[in-house]
Amino acid sequence: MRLLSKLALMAVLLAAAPAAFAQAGGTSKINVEQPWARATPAGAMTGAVYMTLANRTNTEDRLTAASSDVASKVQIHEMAVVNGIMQMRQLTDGLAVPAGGSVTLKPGGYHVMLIGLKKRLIAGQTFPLTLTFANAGNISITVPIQAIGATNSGNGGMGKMEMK
Ligand SMILES: [Cu+2]
Repeated sequence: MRLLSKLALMAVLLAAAPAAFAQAGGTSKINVEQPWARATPAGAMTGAVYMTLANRTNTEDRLTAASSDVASKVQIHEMAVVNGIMQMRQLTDGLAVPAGGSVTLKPGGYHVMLIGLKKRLIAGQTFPLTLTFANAGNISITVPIQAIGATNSGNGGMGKMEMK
């Protein structure tokens, strides 16, 4: 079901992409829209960051790495249901951002994984995150932290994930 909706979304993005984004102005090759992170409970060692990446160029780009002061390691992950169990894995080749299109990182799907949290993520606060793209280079953003229960997708909570 998730795969089907993902494919449907991709089809929509591919169909809409060239006309909708070809005229985009501005200086940034990648727009980082609505970044947010979920607040973490005391003692949690991991967290996740979500956002939409919009590619304003006619060339595919790729989110290849990320870093932040709040975590000792930051990885790009995806989640998927395997045999009825939500699992996640690192995207070692990065995450593609289609030419003139966008990709959304959200609970239950793609996310930027904070590993080895150096401080608790508290709702209402923010932290810096630097995203590295193959073409667009480094983009530094400020990530607002939302309440622990915050979600866009119902039951895709981090608590159900297993490391693959
Ligand atoms: Cu993850």
